[in-house]
Amino acid sequence: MACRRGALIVLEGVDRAGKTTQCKKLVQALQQSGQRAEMLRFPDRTTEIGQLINSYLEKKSDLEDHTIHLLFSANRWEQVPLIKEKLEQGVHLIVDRYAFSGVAFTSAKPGMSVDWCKFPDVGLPKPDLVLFLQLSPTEAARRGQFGVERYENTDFQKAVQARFQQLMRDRSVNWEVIDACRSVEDLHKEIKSRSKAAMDTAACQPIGELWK
Ligand code: NYM
Repeated sequence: MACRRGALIVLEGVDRAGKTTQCKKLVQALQQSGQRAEMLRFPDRTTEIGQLINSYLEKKSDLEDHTIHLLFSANRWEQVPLIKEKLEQGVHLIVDRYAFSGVAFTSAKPGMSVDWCKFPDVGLPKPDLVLFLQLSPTEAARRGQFGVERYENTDFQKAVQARFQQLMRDRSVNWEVIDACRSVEDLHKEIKSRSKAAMDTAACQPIGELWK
C-alpha cells in the first residue's frame, strides 16, 4: 500500500467528558486544512441493531447482559467493511467510542468479566490512537444533570472509570490520556496535535487487528 491510508482515531472516556464535541471539532479542523476526515460514533443507532440498542438504552426494552453486549459488538462489526474501505481510501476516521466503551460498560456490571467482554471485539480494526479524555465521575456529574438513559448515574460511572483504567494498562493499544478538565479550545488544540502525530505514523502501516 502506498503511504496514504487514513488513521483510525478513537475518543473514549466516561459520559460527559466532551468526546462528541471534540470529535466534531477535530473532523472540522481536518477538513478545513484540506484533509479527508469523517466521524463515526458507537453505538450507531441508525441501523436495525442500533435501534435495538437505542431501545435498551432508553429503557424501553430489557435485554439480558450478555445479549446486549453482543449487540453492541455486532453494531461495530457491521461497520467494519466501511471502516476498512474509508481508511484505505485515505480518509481519517474519528470515532466517538469503540470497543473500549463496550468492555468498560458491560464489565462494570456484576458477574461480567473483562476477558469475556473483550472476546467478541477481538480482530476489529485496531485504532492507531485511542485518546482517553480523563474526567472524574464527580466532575462529570458537576457538568450538569445526567440524562435518563441507562448507566447515567455517578456510581455506575465510577465502576466504568475503573474498568477503563484496567484496559489502559494493555500496552498493545496506543492509549494517550488527556486531562479533559479544561476549556473546549485548549482540549481541541492538544487533541489536534496528538492526532496529527498518529496520522503521520499510520500512513505507512497496515491496519492492525484489535486485541490479537
Ligand atoms: N455503551 C456504548 C455501551 O454500553 N457499550 C458500547 O459498546 C458502547 C459503544 O452506551 N452510556 C454505552 C455508553 C453510553 C451509551 O453512548 C450511549 P452515547 O455516546 O451517549 O450515545
